[in-house]
Amino acid sequence: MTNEIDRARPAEPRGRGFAADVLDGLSRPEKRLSCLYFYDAVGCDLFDEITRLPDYYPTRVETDILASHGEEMLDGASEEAALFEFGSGSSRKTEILLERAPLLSLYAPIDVCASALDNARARLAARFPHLRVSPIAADFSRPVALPRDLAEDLAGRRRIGFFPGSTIGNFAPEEARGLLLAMRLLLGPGGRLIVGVDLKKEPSRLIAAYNDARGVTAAFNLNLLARINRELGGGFDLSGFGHQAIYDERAGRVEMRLVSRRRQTATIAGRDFAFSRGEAIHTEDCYKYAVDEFRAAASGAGWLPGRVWTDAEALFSVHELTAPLQ
Ligand code: AVI
Repeated sequence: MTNEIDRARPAEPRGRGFAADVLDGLSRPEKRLSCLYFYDAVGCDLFDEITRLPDYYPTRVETDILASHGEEMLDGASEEAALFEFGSGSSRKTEILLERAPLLSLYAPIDVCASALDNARARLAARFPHLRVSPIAADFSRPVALPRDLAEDLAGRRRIGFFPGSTIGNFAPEEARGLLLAMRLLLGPGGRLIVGVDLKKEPSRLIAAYNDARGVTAAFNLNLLARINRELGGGFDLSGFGHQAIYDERAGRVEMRLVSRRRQTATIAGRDFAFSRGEAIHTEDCYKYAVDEFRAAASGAGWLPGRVWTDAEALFSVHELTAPLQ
């Protein structure tokens, strides 16, 4: 089991710390930075702005699906159940579920954004006074260590996982399988996972979502270079790079890159990185699935696929997965 999870380590540079991963990624023949590093405080705010853009339909459509079907998704969730969320961000979507499952008494959001966790905890504590909120500041794609008091509180509780936003799409299929497997182990036999998955569709709609008219996604992508300048004393000239989002239909994914507008060199931690004109840094993949493709992927990670909820335009899907008892 552990080996299967380990094999799911991403091909992209992540896991050794920001500085080491950046130097590794920019030293590769095809330069690459991990999308994990989008989410510093500035990046979290920009992402929040993206989720409210007219062009970025996933948040809006998924929110509507949750509002219409949230009660069914959590049916049977008793007082003893605990809700885990993977990559919780602002926890706004969770609020929709919590409103519909008033008996749930424990919520454990997991996110790399400590500031977002703090804000969410304060808001949810005020809104749901009976709810114990136990935030875990961690990268959920790596094994998550549960704080001792939380582990004790979980004893005997049924575990439900919530993984919205199509964040699963930011993992390559083999990594996604490893992640789903790790979630199944964390949630335990009989556990349930509610996962949001963006659907394959007309490429123009996808491109607009990742290259929005207001340029917020471009700013989000470029913030990665700004973060390197801020935190690692990097020398990137941001005006020398442009945002690119393309849809690779064969691979079924949107690919984001930062493309050098000219020949230039950036110095980071005393090391020079040369860029030719048009050379790209690959920053993110966003895989899109057909409903049956995702169900097959989940089965491959040992889950029993259950109900699926979609919108009328079939833009987005929310899947129920159950972990077998044995
Ligand atoms: C977080 N994740 C699901 C977003 C997505 O759609 O893949 C990240 C994002 N990248 C650009 N826009 C949004």
